[in-house]
Amino acid sequence: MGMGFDKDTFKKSVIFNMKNVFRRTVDEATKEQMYQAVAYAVKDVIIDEWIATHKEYEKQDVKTLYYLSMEFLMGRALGNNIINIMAQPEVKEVLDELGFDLNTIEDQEPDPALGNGGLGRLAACFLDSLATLGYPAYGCGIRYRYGMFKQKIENGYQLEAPDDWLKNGYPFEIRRAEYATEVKFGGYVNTVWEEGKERFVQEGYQSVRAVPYDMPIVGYGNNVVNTLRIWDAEAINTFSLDSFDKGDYQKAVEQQNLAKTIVEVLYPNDNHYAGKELRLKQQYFFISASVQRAVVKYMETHGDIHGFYEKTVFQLNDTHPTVAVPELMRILLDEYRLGWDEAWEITTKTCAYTNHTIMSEALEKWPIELFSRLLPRIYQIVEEINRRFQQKIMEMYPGNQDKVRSMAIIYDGQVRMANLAIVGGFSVNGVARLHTEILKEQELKDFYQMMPDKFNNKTNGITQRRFLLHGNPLLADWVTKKIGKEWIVNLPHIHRLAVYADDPKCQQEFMDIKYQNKVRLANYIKEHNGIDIDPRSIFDVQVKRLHEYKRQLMNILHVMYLYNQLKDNPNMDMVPRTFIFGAKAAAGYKRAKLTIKLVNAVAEVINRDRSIGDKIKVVFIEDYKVSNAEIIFAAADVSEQISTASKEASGTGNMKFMLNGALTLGTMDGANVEIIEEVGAEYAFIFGMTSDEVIRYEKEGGYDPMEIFNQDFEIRRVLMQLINGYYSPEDPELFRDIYNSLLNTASSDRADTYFILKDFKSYADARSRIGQAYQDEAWWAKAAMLNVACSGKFSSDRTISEYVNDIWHLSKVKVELEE
Ligand code: NBG
Repeated sequence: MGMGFDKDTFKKSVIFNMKNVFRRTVDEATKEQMYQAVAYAVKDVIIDEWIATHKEYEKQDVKTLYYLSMEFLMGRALGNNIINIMAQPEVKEVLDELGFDLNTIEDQEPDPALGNGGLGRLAACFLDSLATLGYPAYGCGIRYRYGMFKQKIENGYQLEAPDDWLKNGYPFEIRRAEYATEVKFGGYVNTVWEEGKERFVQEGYQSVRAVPYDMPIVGYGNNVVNTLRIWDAEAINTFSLDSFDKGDYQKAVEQQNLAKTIVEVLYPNDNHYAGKELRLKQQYFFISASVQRAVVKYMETHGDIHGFYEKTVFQLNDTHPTVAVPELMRILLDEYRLGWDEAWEITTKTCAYTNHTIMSEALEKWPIELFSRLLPRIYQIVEEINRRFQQKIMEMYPGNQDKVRSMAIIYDGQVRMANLAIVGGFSVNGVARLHTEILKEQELKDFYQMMPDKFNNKTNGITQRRFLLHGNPLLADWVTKKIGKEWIVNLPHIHRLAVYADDPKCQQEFMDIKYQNKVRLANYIKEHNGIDIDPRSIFDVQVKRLHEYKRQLMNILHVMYLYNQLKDNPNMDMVPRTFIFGAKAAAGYKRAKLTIKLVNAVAEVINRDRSIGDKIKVVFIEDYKVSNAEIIFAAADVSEQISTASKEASGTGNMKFMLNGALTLGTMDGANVEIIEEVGAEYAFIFGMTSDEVIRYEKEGGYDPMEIFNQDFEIRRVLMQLINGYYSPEDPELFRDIYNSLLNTASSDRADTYFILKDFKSYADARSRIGQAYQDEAWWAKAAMLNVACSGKFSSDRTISEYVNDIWHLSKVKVELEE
């Protein structure tokens, strides 16, 4: 039990909240009201620790990390907070006494889904680890009015519904109007002379008021509470009568609209850049507010701005926050009146950049016209950064135009944000070993040669507190019973489980827990999809954003292939399998949405076919999100990590599956490489081309999917079923685009861009090995247990420690509560 927690006080607080907020007694309360009353009571407990933490930070004049990110995919807070204040048993008791079930109450909370996928969820795991390790940090982001859309499946198609997560208010947030600040857009730059020095001022602009909302990030059992600060936009001018007289009415309306639209919605693109002006507005909006606030906060306790970088570090989560570089320069130059070199030194010692992808369609490049119109002063600064940097390139590589072409920040009418992020900071990191090597040797080769010391790797991680302790309580309790609870804050400790991997009794216990978790998921699927699945079948799961490079298509094509085999040979010996998919597609990503339709169409046909004796079931789980992910990982036997090698920077779902005892079926891509290194190749199913092979084919050509199509009858049959109405009798042409993408050069640069047919046989072979292996129950139990035991490296606690040691250089803080 946490130091500040008292069960009776808590119970009174719940009852009081119920009365005070809803004018109800507990026995009249709805579940939703109970959730709110409990959440407020939990916040009350947290608040004291939150205040104490920040007092301690001030007292020690700590160095602070600002983790700047467009996305924080937090998932529900209530359950996690209760666990982290170590009050779960007591809260459960209180709720029992009041006649409510904790799980049901937790289910009332909307998932704050202010992120798309891995990048946003990584940010959330990092915040959990930072607080648990006791490092001073803020997450800085946007308080989107609508987060990631809710997915509905109708007639097999994805429909998007708005995620009105703030509808009933959010109990954990606090509006901090005292830290509101102004952010300016557009207009022009004027030069005035001041004390014999030029001064640049933005005029004729529109502006909005950025107002922060703070959410507590509770460390596990250590009284540390950090802050996620997300910015809302409000209009600066409220209507005033004299606006009419001055003709400013139009402007007032515009500012009102600007404020409303800026934070309206999260762009639902994962790994894809759309180039929308509003997106750049969002970026500058939250960056300007966060950077301004960081500077003001520093100056409150320090007389001189020159030491800023000693107490502050900005981590840029991908290129989305890169305007932090010129924004900090602007503040130092224009507001603190520093010279260029001084300002540049401070800036480049403050900023560090994480690259999360090599997918070229994700590269942010803003047209100069748009960028300079929206951010005129910032653009001037970027131009000057670019001018000086190009000069440096020419000094180092005289006459080498190739170097300028690849590294210039402004080139070909565009501002290249990755280049700006690399030049404007002291660190560039990739997110898994292989990914960082590809950055150094391929994508960012010229930068690496010019500035090798900036480059480093930080393999991603996940928090075991959400994805095992909270998401899989049965397994978590069992692990604790076997080896104690140290693993909760020190995941490598979980390796002590390895000694039980050969013990038949432990194998049995372990598989029983997996079975119960499969029943829990089967119930969820029954309730949400109306499909019956057999918990004794192999649960083969692919859950992640829908993207061609992740190859959900290869998965479903192979299901079609297996089904054909079963139809040919109904007595084929096969362990029953349930293929489970969960994925959102970006609203504008046509082929991804068609792939969802294909999965559902295949499910329709196969699930209805009695003749195959339930040997295959296909399930598409609607609205994949953090809260149902926790249930899904716990129940998985097989973890599908089948991206085209070199394309998945790291992956983090792969780690969550491993931690929950699923075996990886994967390519040698991203962090799969390191997962396999930890657990051993014999306890995973590896297939497919290596990243070197993929990269060679991409450079040199020489792959023709038509050859495979012509040679292999079974593959050909599957592909023909895409265009002969086998799965879409009402519209035989429905899947033509998918067929074309695999075979037809005219439809894309290269047919089968992601080598699905090339890897198909090897994938099919790996899947049949899984069938064999699953029949040996003892072996499977051992392999699953070893996956859990060897997952220690993949805690985000480890990742954060590496960031701290190599990049951030923060000090740990201890927080004691006064009784
Ligand atoms: C994603 C990668 C994943 C990686 C996460 C977190 C982007 C741009 N990148 O492989 O695709 O795990 O980032 O690093 O969303």
